[in-house]
Amino acid sequence: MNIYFAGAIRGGRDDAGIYQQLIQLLSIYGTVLTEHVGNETLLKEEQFLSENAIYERDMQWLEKTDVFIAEVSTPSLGVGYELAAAERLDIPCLCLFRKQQYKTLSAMISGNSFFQKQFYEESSELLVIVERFMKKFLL
Ligand code: 6K6
Repeated sequence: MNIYFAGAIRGGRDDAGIYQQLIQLLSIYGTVLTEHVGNETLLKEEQFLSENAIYERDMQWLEKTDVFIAEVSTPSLGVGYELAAAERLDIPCLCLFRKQQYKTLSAMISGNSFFQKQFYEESSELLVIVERFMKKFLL
């Protein structure tokens, strides 16, 4: 199973540790195409690619994606774009949002019933959330 994980890069790296944890959890279920999103070393290598090469590759990966998971607590133009592209391709999407004071999820995500949403407070909750979502896609 091909899994596309989306998380903020230029949007801000405050949640990079959570991305790494999620990618580890998701790897149990299949191939995470976007491992670099949670890995600073791989991300440094990405900087040698042209902007267009990144865009074209990521869109090609989406074409062969079975399941899309986005951590959306840190707002990111790239993640928003990828979510819209995944919706166009009719890929099942789960958006994860960490509840924090004064922070709310964009209505373009929370108001779109195509996207499944899960709100959490502690990263320790992610194991069960991911398990529950991924179970539906196991043969
Ligand atoms: C590395 C460090 C700074 O820029 C880079 C290279 N850029 C990217 N490399 C790989 N994936 C990217 C890059 N920029 C955006 N993406 C995709 O968009 C990822 O799949 C993320 O889910 C999302 C992040 O978007 P921004 O707008 O937060 O960067």
